[in-house]
Amino acid sequence: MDRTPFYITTPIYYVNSVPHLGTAYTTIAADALARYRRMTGHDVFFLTGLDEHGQKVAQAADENGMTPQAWVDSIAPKFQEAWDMLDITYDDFIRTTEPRHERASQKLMQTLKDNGYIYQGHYEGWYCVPDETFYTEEQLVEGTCPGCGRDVQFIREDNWFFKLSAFQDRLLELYHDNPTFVQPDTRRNEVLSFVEGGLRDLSVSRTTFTWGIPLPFDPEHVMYVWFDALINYMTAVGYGSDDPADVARFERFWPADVHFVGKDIIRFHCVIWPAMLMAAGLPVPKQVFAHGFLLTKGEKMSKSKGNAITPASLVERFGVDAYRYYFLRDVQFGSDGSISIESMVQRYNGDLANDWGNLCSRLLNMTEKYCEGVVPARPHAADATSDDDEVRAIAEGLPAAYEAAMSRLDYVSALEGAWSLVKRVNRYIEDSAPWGLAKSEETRPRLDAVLYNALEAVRISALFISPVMPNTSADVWRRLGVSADVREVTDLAAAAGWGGLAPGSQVTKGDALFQRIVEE
Ligand code: ME8
Repeated sequence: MDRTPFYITTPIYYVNSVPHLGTAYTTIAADALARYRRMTGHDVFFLTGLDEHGQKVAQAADENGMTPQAWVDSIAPKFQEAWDMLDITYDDFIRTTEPRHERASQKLMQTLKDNGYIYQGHYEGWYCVPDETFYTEEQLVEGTCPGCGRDVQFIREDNWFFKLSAFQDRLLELYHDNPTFVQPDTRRNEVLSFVEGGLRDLSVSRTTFTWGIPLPFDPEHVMYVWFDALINYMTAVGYGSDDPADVARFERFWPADVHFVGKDIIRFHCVIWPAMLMAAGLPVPKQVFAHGFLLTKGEKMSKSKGNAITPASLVERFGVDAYRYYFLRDVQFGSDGSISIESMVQRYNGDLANDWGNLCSRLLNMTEKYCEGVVPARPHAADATSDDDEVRAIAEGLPAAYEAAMSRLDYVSALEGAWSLVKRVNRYIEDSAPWGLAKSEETRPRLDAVLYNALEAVRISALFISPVMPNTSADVWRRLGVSADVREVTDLAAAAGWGGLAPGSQVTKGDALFQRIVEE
């Protein structure tokens, strides 16, 4: 059976510093979607990587007394290590200094030139190196960058320009015809009003520094770093290569299904990028989804502001799965959200240790105690009580509810859906009191039915929790004696079918999934 392709990307991160909570946030969200789409049978291609050119990276190299290439080579493994630590299942890790990317960027630039959208001009204006963005005098706020508030530098150069202004109508048509091209709606409105205000042509080359990709038709100029960076999304699926396998891959995966970005970079992704593709006669991505900022004490968390906690320190304290869970559960994806150790401890103790971990331990314990650790027989549907039916109905409603949430990248709702089952089963156990049923042979059949239903609901909960917390879910399936690995499910509908848990399987209790954290 040919699986439907599904192409997901994260931004490619600047290698001016090491990965932090912000870059990890985007990457975890993209990973959860990649895992979920694999479960729904898609042929997923999940791309992440690094933006290695530009003045900001060259400056970081200089400050560290290294050549830019040596510097980027030294930082790249730190990103890969961080993503491995966070169990990110990327399919490709692109670095813009790779030959395949130089080839692709030059091909696109040449195509735009051939199509009449690149011309020579003179640039005079301001440039923010940390944001790698051009600004006009009027855009500055008290002489500083309107984006990040830092100092800007004046540049005066003969550059090559991209006729961005020619695409205003076509872009507006795109947003109109495809209302979910930019999501969420607040970002769509922002992009709409920006484009409605008129577009200026964009300077796309630089001559005053050399750390970039030379223009194919004027090698004294290097490409503006954002211009080369955006092209990475096509490079990785084969653009620019004549190899038939690459050509076929590009046909299969382009256009991308979703570009994950932070709200700071929507103009590049929702305005410049589709215009570049239109100019080249190529299809535009299906969606750009912009999430908000993680804030600490009300301020944007960033490395340069020095308020960054490292992902590794949190993983050490809470574990990988709880880390992934916290950021996707506590912050509505698409909005800004405050994060703190206190709220992380709260989520951990409440949702993970109490609701989910306790449910698993209690149930496995009782199965060991009352059923010799063996999953009891499937109860007859005819004997089901209204409580049994309710638990089953929630489980059977999960696939549709989860799909609806995930197709909007609403991780909070998706997780709440899974938790509605977890919480209902906790109450089911309280109400049915297996410890009472175990006291007499007469109530033995009811005890078996209750334990089967609860174990089955736990198996199904673990399935839906797995895109966010793959390791604990795999562990729960192992403890339930399920022979398959939950991380390898490719037919979610079948796997989620009620009654899938095999009677007679041997369960194992194991240690607590989440040890309660006592705050110091
Ligand atoms: O912009 N909260 O790279 P970058 C949430 N190279 N997300 C945050 C964040 C925060 N406090 N801080 C950073 C670039 N991010 C370009 C991208 S793509 C063709 C080129 C995340 O290293 C967020 O996703 O500055 C943001 O868009 C990204 O990191 C910026 O990473």
